[in-house]
Amino acid sequence: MTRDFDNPQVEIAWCPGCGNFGILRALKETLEELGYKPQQVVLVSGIGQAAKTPHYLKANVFNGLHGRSIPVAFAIKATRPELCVIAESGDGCMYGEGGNHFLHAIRRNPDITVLVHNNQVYGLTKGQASPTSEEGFTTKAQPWGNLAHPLNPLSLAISQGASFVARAFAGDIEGLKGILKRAITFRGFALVDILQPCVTFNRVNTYSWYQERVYYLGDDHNPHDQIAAFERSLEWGNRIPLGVFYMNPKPTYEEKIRERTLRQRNVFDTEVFTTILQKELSRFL
Ligand SMILES: Cc1ncc(C[n+]2csc(CCOP(=O)(O)OP(=O)(O)O)c2C)c(N)n1
Ligand code: SF4
Ligand SMILES: [Mg+2]
Repeated sequence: MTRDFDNPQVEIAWCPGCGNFGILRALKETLEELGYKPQQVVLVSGIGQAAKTPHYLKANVFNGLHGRSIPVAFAIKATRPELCVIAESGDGCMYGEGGNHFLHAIRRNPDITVLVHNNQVYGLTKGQASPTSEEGFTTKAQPWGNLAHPLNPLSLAISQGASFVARAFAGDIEGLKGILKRAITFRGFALVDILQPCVTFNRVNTYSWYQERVYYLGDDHNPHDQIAAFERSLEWGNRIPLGVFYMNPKPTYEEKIRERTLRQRNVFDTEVFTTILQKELSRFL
């Protein structure tokens, strides 16, 4: 069956078995099932294996600098609010080189979806520790083991009142699609951290490692409770929760821009303003 978002012209350069394949499929099917056409979607990425994803779909694409997908996505959404804008990249690109943009986008709340392929490693550059690598994580690039403590992106986003925070697993395509649908249709900054096995450079966090640990948050979890969401985000190790941890609907940055612009126009349009202006100008005549 021909799918709207398929892009058969580009050869996929990922290793066989890479978790990115599941994410690509889930994203294409999600966009199609949500009723989007390729011309209504913009995918913005940085540099890395995950950042190649937009090339493998048929949609509008902006592939820019490492770590800089969020500000570009934000600007596109601010000027073309009718488009579905998705920033998509790896854990290094979003949380490392792009960490500053990630933090400040949470504060500003643009209506964009941020998809992070979290393989807990720098895949493209052959296995250096990324911000989410476990302490002690060893590859050829750091045979002595990673010395840094891993960043918890969910806890960080929830603690800062991000408007939508979720975690998914690339090995469960239907579950991932369900979460992607909720994130893409949510109005505001929506983070989906996607656990993505890198079969070549991360021999610890494998498909089976995740499969043994992941489970979905149940109905007993209230995603509007920030403290409960934060507590669940700290769970990692033998049990790893998936699903929507936190939802905090609030005005988006674009809405605030439009509201302010309208208010300024109203002020300029009022008789009151004209009277004040004339009075002030008369002092110089
Ligand atoms: C400013 C800058 N720093 C470093 C690099 C080199 N570089 C390119 S991709 C990459 C790591 C990508 O890792 P991640 O974002 O986790 O994506 P993955 O390849 O794992 O999907 C690095 C360090 C670069 N291109 N630009
Ligand atoms: S190096 Fe890892 S992340 Fe990159 S394509 Fe291969 S398996 Fe996927
Ligand atoms: Mg990575």
